[in-house]
Amino acid sequence: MPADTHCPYCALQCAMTLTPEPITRPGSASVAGRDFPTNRGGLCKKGWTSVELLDSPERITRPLVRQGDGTFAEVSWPDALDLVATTVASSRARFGADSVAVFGGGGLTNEKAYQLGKFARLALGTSRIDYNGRFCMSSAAAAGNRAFGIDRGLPFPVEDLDQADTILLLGSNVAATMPPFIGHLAGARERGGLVVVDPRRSATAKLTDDGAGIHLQAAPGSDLVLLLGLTHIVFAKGLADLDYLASRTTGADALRRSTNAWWPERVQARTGVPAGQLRAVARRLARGRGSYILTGRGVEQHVDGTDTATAAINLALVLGLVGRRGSGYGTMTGQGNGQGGREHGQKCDQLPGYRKISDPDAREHVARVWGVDPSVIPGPGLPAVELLNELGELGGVRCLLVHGSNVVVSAPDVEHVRRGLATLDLLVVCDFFFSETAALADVVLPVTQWAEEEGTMTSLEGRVLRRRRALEAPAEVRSELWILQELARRLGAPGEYSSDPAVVFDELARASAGGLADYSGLSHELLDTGIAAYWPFAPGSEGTPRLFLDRFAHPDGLARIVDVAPAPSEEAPQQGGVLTLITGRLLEHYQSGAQTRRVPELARAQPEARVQIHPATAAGLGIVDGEVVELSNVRGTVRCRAELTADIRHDTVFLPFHFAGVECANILTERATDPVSGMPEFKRTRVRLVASERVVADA
Ligand SMILES: Nc1nc2c(c(=O)[nH]1)N[C@H]1C(S)=C(S)[C@@H](COP(=O)(O)OP(=O)(O)OC[C@H]3O[C@@H](n4cnc5c(=O)[nH]c(N)nc54)[C@H](O)[C@@H]3O)O[C@H]1N2
Ligand SMILES: Nc1nc2c(c(=O)[nH]1)N[C@H]1C(S)=C(S)[C@@H](COP(=O)(O)OP(=O)(O)OC[C@H]3O[C@@H](n4cnc5c(=O)[nH]c(N)nc54)[C@H](O)[C@@H]3O)O[C@H]1N2
Ligand code: SF4
Ligand SMILES: [Mo]
Repeated sequence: MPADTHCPYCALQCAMTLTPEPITRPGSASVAGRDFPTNRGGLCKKGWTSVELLDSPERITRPLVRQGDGTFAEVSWPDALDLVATTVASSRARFGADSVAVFGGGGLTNEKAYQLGKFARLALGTSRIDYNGRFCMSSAAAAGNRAFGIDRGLPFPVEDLDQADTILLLGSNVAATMPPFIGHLAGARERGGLVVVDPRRSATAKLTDDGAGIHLQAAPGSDLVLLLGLTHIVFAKGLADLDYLASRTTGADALRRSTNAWWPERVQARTGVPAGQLRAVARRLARGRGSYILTGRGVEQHVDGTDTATAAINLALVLGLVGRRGSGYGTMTGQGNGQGGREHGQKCDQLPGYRKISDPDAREHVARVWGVDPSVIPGPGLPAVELLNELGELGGVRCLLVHGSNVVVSAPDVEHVRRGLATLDLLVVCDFFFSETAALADVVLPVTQWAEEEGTMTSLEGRVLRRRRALEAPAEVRSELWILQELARRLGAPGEYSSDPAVVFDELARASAGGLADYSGLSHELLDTGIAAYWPFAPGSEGTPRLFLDRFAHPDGLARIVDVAPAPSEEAPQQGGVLTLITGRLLEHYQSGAQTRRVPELARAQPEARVQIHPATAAGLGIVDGEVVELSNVRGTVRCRAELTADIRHDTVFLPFHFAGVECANILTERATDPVSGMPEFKRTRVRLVASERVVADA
């Protein structure tokens, strides 16, 4: 039977139909794009090839336990689960509940994310839970919460963008990261109104060619200044929407005063964007109401990412774009369930429904749903980078359970993470592949893939979607809900743990009732009708496709304009091969590459990491196209081939982070984080670049 579901990868959640191929390819399915507002039947290469992983020979199909000699042996489920439960219980008894930690992922269904948060708090009793969304959405989420009192990536349906006159897209390469989405940019492009800010002439920047818009090739990390500059022009030229500022916001006066200092020529000197272009973009954004401002990881994954996202929100508020039909601000959520994954309790400071774990009323409500006393629920834990820093530290984490992340490839400063993992008493990894992180584990538990499970995902628009089962999983593979249920039972945990996704969803809905991300009017049954379910969705309501039409989520209903300022400028010394490294994505690979490097077609298309360098910079360093180079800093060295391209600034190099071993970009990135969000600095790292032979010759 064909099953209607959604792609396993990114937050666009393109709709697809899977048809099992029992005779030609048992255990696999064929895939077809399905008409849906986000993708209109289209899929990208990753979506089309996603089924290749269902019957991949590399799939883990039995629980594995590391032996004394370092090899893995297949064991039965009871043996594997007993081992995990006894080691965890003894760690708790000897070193306290916070010696056991959980690391989750934005690819988990809502049901799994919810059950994982509950399991950590009740069955493990630990405060130490966080997830890879900290590396992804945390800055934009923090900025949204601060400004609007709520964090929903796009507070409007994607199709609203079709009518846009102008779209300012900062640090987002959607042409590579969400290809079907570019259909929604077509209207703005026809009207000459697509503005892309990126240090590279990315595939998305190229969409501005031929009069479709303009590419602002700003220096990495200079977006905050750029946005203050645009805001300055809006105020100075009388383009601000003063009625809107007075009736719907607070804080505009302080912003007007502070942006006085950011006149266009000064901004040009800091960003490299000509003052004339800045004026043209500000005027264009203020023209009529059809303007949208959207941000991606390029502006958010910085130590000042929250303030930069805030500056983008401020500009949108000053122009009066937010909470009005036909205009808006949004951030492009990344992972398949990046939105839902950040609503139901995987975050270290959060309970289901986007409630604060420190709020007594929230604790009371959730404790009632869980059938426990509120005092049983631990307090706030640590955000991801700090959590990983605690591995093996005195009084720190000794057992770690990983669900849906490949941290030794995707976390900043991976060599430090690897050293931390090596000190653990127990590392448990649930995955369907033997990822680089699974390879370091003591216990690896094989879980179901998307096509083999029921559940829900929440897309970048805050729309809750049904994931439907098309196939039976391999015999010895289990769902994560079942694994958590079994472990909870062995640990004598309070509360109920179902392995039925519909039952878990109903509980999640009750736990979220009255919270910001309220799912209480939803059920699998209702979602199966195909209803367009945008949260908040209270019982009897029709959901909320567009937020903020009447009010923002702060108690007074007003949006907060938070005055933000850039750090003092530090000029990068560009001599001697010292350059700014930015990291990001290729169309063909997903995240740490644990999945897509195992798809033959994708691996053939992008078999290895290549660092993009401007030809003039390369010439100065004597580097030729295709040559092996080394990028180094105090944390380590990456070795890969050079790809010469005039699409990047002279002072900047770009490396994708999808590869492991000596090609792993996160050998170089640092653990410094944004003070508000905990987001690490992924997109501005100082490196020294040399040709590889030269290193050998010097040595
Ligand atoms: N193919 C593919 N698609 C994906 C993913 C994937 O791994 N592969 N992952 C998904 C996920 S989880 C996410 S979060 C999204 C991410 O989607 P994007 O945000 O589009 O991805 P990135 O490539 O990380 O960064 C986007 C752009 O930011 C630019 N950039 C870097 N530094 C700066 C800067 O300082 N300022 C500005 N203005 N731009 C800068 C880079 O040159 C890059 O072109 O993609 C999702 N879709
Ligand atoms: N340098 C640099 N580093 C980055 C970024 C960057 O731009 N630059 N981007 C960051 C961002 S935005 C993100 S989102 C992270 C992502 O990086 P990771 O957190 O490493 O994400 P994935 O590679 O998707 O890893 C998911 C793992 O979980 C498995 N998996 C998938 N679904 C499930 C499931 O349902 N259950 C279980 N148990 N396992 C599952 C997959 O097989 C894979 O091994 O990387 C971050 N790291
Ligand atoms: S754009 Fe995202 S959701 Fe759509 S097919 Fe590609 S990876 Fe899947
Ligand atoms: Mo992400």
